[in-house]
Amino acid sequence: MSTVGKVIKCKAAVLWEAHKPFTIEDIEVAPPKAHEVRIKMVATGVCRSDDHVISGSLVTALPAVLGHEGAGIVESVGEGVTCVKPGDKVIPLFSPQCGKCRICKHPESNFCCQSTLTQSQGTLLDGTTRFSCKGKPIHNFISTSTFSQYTVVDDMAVVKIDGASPLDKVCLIGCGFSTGYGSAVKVAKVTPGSTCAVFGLGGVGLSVIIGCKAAGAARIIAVDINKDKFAKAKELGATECINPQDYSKPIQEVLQEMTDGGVDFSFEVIGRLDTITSALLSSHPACGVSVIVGVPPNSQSLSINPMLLLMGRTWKGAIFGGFKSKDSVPKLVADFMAKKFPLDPLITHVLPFEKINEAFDLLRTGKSIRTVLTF
Ligand code: PAD
Ligand code: ZN
Ligand code: ZN
Repeated sequence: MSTVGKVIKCKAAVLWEAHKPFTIEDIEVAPPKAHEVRIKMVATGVCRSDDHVISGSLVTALPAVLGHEGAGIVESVGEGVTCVKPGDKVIPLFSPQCGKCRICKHPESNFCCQSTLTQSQGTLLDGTTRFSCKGKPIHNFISTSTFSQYTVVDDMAVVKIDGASPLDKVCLIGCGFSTGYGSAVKVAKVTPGSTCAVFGLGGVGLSVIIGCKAAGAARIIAVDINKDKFAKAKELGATECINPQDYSKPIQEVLQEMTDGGVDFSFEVIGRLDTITSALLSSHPACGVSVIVGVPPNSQSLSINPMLLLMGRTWKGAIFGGFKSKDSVPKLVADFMAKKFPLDPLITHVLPFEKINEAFDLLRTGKSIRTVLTF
């Protein structure tokens, strides 16, 4: 029986309040309105940014359906949708590309003016949500809300991908892989023969390493306080691995000594102010580029001596690896299908969607890289 135009009753993981586990609820998902797309989710990764909401370091309206690293199949489309049709395999885009705004027309930038990332109202573009539970509206999360059997997204926040692609793997292209890889190849523009330092070896940091290696870096120094992450970092291209806890001096001094004054490219892929500073200081003061990838705690600031930049250093950051999402995601999926980069090493666990709280425990205890939840 067709579900088109009808409310769908299904399961979703609802976060009712911060610092609490998810509860699997029966929710109602209203049909897509004009320029919206309803998607049957097939798989979703678990990213630290979702956990930042639970810990309170990333603020969004609650209760909400979180999740932003998913892949699924279009169930139905609202009026005026031309970019996808029912049955298409798609990836929802937490960093949308409206195609019309100043930034979408800018040759380099990717942070579309329609992005909801820096707002926290938790709705679709029209200011409302299609989710409800027990008669109460449930908020969306950054254009995606993938922790649900069905989700509705704006058509600027979804893209069709190769129909042959394995959704339980390419879901990582929806966030972690693309963010890390793009931070190296597109944001930093790592050069052949260069020296890189990557702080934080989660799914995103390891994807930075994949990008540094693809760009031809000669040395890739991986930095983490969890040494269990080192084997995978080496497998993916790290040439050295260091643990700041093994040294009595600050890790930036260790890196400066190891690299004749500082690395060419450093990446902070944790989301802490102290490591953002360490990464900056470990880049060479005259020629270094330091990229912030980790999402820092809400409303916190750093005080920096401008002299640190005056000698020529570059300090930058980006969302989604600087990629324009609609243009890049299908190409990245095609590159994965052509075996230009791996995703399997990043997926350490696959669990049924209902075990979502277990997946977050694995992330918090440092035991997983990416857990993929399947529906
Ligand atoms: P993760 O938790 O899997 O990895 C973080 C790693 O950092 C772990 O291996 C930790 O052991 C390590 N770590 C923690 N504290 C320290 C420390 N003091 N020194 C050294 N290492 C440490 O996270 P992830 O890979 O999913 O995400 C990493 C960050 O990137 C996180 O802040 C997330 O919110 C952010 C992110 N940003 C974007 C973006 O578009 N900019 C996209 C996706 C994720
Ligand atoms: Zn993410
Ligand atoms: Zn735009």
